[in-house]
Amino acid sequence: MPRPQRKITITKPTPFALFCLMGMTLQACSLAQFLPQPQNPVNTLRSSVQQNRNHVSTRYPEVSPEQQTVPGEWVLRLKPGLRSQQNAALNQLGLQSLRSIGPESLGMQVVRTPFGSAAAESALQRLKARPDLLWVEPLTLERLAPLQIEKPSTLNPSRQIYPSDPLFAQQYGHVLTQSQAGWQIYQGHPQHFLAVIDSGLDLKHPDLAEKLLPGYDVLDQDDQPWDGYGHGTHCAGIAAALTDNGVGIAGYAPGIKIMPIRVIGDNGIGDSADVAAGIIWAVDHGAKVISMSLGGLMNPLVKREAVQYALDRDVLIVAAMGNNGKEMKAYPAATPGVLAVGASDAQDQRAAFSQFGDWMSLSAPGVKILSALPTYPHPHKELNYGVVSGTSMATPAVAGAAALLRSRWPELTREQVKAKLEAGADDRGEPGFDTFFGHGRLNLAKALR
Ligand SMILES: [Ca+2]
Ligand SMILES: [Ca+2]
Repeated sequence: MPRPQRKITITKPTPFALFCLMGMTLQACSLAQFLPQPQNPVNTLRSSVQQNRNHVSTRYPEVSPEQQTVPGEWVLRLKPGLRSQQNAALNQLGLQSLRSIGPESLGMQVVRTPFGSAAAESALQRLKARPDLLWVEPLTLERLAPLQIEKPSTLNPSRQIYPSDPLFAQQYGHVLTQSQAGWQIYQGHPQHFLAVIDSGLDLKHPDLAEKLLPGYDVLDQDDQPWDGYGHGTHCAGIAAALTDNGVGIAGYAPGIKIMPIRVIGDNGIGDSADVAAGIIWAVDHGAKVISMSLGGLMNPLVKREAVQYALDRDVLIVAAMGNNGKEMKAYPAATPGVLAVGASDAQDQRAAFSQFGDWMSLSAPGVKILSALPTYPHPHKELNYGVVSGTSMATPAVAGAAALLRSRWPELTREQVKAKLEAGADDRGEPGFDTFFGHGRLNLAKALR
């Protein structure tokens, strides 16, 4: 099978975008969008500028729904050694080195076997005979489900004084989790941040832009992790949208910054090597909490190594239980030491789609969750804000809370932070721990006390 080529298409800037670029600064455009229009707080954001991004970016433009691995591509880990010598040895076997995963000292990389099944098999056999090989495995795909997005209501702008975000009244989750009481206790230190590993985010979204630290785009290998799919923007908004800024929604961690890391392409498809690279990049750039609304039923070695890399450095990974409704492990959620989050709804019932099991730590609101979406076209229809369901939406609520706890008590270990969140949860379902709710549904105020 031929290697999938990256698809490049140029999209024309909209007239509004050209207007912004010609005469006004981006700041002025944004200010125009901030003007209060209580009749329709959603549409005021439409037509923002998508700067620096005029192509569709994915490693895998054409894969079938059943496909689990990338044909001809493998991930391996070598014992420590001189990389140039190691790559020369791989080349001699007919293996092409495609990219490193994490620092070269880790010895993990993606390679391609030679064309033709006999040549590929021979190269793999000779690779496995090398004494410096720790492991080799097929490169597996990672997928995000298509987003089922509903429009937010435009009829009921919030009337409360704090926070001033006009869509706050539609964020039922914050009522259940006592977020306002929590924010009276603590809002986070601006030097602390949450890493969000996902499809990137809208770097100019008026409810996110001022919250962003420099991030990383693992696919394009640059510092512009624009979201071409919508999932990452939604998740980041839940965790830490600008709060009390008179625009859109409130996030769980008002005073915490976001480090966006893009590992999933514009079609919702990525691979385990890029996910692993994203985790390692976050750890190496100082993340103490990572939000991962990502996961799959497979647990490839490369992902295990990256998760262990984070756990060994006291980094808390908050990950989604998965959405198939069964008692079935998804990874990294089911990896011991990871904080696994399931979804509950506005009535504090378990979401029927939420996977469950005794590795679950907490549940959080994940049904019909309102959050940010890209202000520019993406594969899903709604712009700016939308309502989506999934354990993906529950995860950033807990990740935002975890980032607040780590900011408030920097001396606590990841295990202590996890235990504090669990102890502060509101018990639901059967008394005490149960496999549908974990230790209970997130309560921000109780966890911060
Ligand atoms: Ca806001
Ligand atoms: Ca319970």
